[in-house]
Amino acid sequence: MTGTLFSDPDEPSTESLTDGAMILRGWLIDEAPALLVGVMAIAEDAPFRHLETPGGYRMSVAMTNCGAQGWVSDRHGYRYAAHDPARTRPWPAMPALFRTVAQVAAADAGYRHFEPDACLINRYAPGARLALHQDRNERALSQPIVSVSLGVPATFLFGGLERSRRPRRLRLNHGDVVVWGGASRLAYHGIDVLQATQHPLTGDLRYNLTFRVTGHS
Ligand code: MD3
Ligand code: FE
Repeated sequence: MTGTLFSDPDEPSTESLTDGAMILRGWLIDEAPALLVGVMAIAEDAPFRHLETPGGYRMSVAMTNCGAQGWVSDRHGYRYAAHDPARTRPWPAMPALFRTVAQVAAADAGYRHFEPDACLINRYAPGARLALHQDRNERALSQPIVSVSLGVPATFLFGGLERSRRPRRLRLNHGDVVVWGGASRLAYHGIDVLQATQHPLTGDLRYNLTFRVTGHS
């Protein structure tokens, strides 16, 4: 839709980013307050924590999960787990609203019957970043990942299928949804250092929800 006479940057729009990736800009502005209430409820049950990487570093991004499976990292590696290692209990259930927005977004991008069994919730404070990586712990790589951005804007780094490829930079704003499927599914990506800015709903924080079909349930 870019470049048309009638495109309005403040209106929700759908654009193809690259092979298999669709960005739905401003798509969830109306649902964002309810999504944030959901995030707070999940975090009360399964608190945000800074996981350790296999290399022994503490991640600057704080994470929690909801759904049947949760993404975790420790000295032994990255994996999905049905239990929160910090509590040895299952992860909080995925709220119906979360599942619905992920399914509607996936369908809008052409993926019908999207049934996520995991939702990783990332929380960025100023200074936090996510290094370039691939998401490949899921068994169902034919299924897309749906990402939802809430709160302060971030610069998304979008590389190619090889780590050496210099990434494109893309702004992700409050209410944006990206559906990553097809050839984009194994692309390297990350988030640049979060700048200290304010959002009326989240203060200086950014939240990102990623809905995944892990194939581990
Ligand atoms: C492209 N999260 O949780 S969301 C992650 O904003 C992650 O917190 C970032 O990368 C964040 O793994 C980026 C956008 C995203 C998520 C998954 C992808 C882009 C992707 C998987 C494949 C390709
Ligand atoms: Fe990722």
